[in-house]
Amino acid sequence: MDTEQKDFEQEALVREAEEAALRAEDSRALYEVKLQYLGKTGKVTALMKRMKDLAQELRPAFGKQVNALREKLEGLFDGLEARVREREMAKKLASESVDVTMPGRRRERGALHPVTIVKNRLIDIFAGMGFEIFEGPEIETDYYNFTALNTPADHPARDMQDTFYVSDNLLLRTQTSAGQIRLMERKKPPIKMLSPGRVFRSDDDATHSPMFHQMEGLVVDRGITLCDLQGMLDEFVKAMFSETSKTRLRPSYFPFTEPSVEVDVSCHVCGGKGCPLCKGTGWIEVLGAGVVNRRVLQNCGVDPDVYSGFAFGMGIERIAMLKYGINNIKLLTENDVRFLAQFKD
Ligand code: 2NM
Repeated sequence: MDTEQKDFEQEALVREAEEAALRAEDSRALYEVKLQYLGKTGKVTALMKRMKDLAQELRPAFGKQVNALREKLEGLFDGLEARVREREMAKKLASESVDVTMPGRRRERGALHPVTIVKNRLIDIFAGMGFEIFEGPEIETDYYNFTALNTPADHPARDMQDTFYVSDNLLLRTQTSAGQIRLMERKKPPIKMLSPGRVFRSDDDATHSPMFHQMEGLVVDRGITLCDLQGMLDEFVKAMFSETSKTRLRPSYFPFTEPSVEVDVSCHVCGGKGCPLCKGTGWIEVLGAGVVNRRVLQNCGVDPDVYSGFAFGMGIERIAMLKYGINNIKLLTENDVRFLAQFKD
C-alpha cells in the first residue's frame, strides 16, 4: 500500500461519510451514520486494524494518519450534530408555540332558571324584612301536612285524587307549611320564617303542574294582627313588582287561617286600568294568607291567648309567569333552551 493510494482512499472515505451524514435527516439517523465510521465495527476502526499488516517502520506514520482521519470525521460529525439539533429544536418550538393573538374559544354561558331567579328574589326581599329560611322534608306524615294544619280527615283536600300518598301515613307534601309546623313545635315565639320548596298536588293544566314551588311565610308573636300582614304585603309587592303596586284583600277560606284572605296586586302591566294580563279587572291574584287559626297554634304548643300570627303562601311558578308574561306553566319544566336563554341577564 503506497502513501498516495492511502491518501486517496482516506479522502474518499471522508467524502463518503460526509455525503451519508448530510443525508441524515435527524440526530438519530446521524448517529447511525457516525457509528458506521467511528463505531467499534466502523470503517475507521477497521482501517486501524489493518496496521498489523504493515511493516514495523510504516506503522507510526499510518497510525498518525488514521488518527488524523478520525479527528477530521469527529469534527465533521460534531458540526453536523449541532446543526441537526438546532433544526430539531426550532421545529419543536414552532410546533409548540402559542399564538397569543388568536381569538379565544367562546363558551356558552348558562343562565338561572326563571323559577330560581324569582325564588332568589323572594328570599332576598323577605330576608331583608328579617325572615329566616326554614326547609322541611318533601315526604311528610299525614299529621304535619293535614291534621296539625286543622285539616280534618274528611276534608276534600285529603282526597286521594288531590294528594300523592306514599303509604297510608306518608305523602308528598302539598304545602310547605307542613315543615313550618315542625319548627313551631320546637321554637318559642317570636317566629318569623320563610319556607321555600317543592310541593306536589295531583293537578295538571296550563296553569297547574303536579310539582311546583311554594314559598310560605309565618310570623308569630304577641299582638300580631291582620294589619301587620297587610303592611308587610304592601312592602312586598312594591319590592317584587313596582314602586306603585298596591294590594287588595278579599275574603277567602283556608282551614289553617281565620280570617283567611286572597291577596290581589294592582296590575303591573296596565297600572290598574285593565289589560289582557289582568283580564280587564286591574287586579291580579298573587297569594293566599290569613291570621293563623287558634287550633293550629294550639297543635304546636303555642298558647293562642298569648300569641297570634299571620301566614301567607304563594306559588313561585305563578309569580314567575306573572312577572315574565309566561302563559303556560309547562314552559317552566320543558327546559327548551330557546325559552330558557331569554332569562340571561
Ligand atoms: C297559605 C295561605 C294561608 C300558611 C299557614 C301556615 C301555618 F304553618 F302557620 F299554619 N303556613 N302557611 C298559609 C296560610 C298558607 O297559602 C296559600
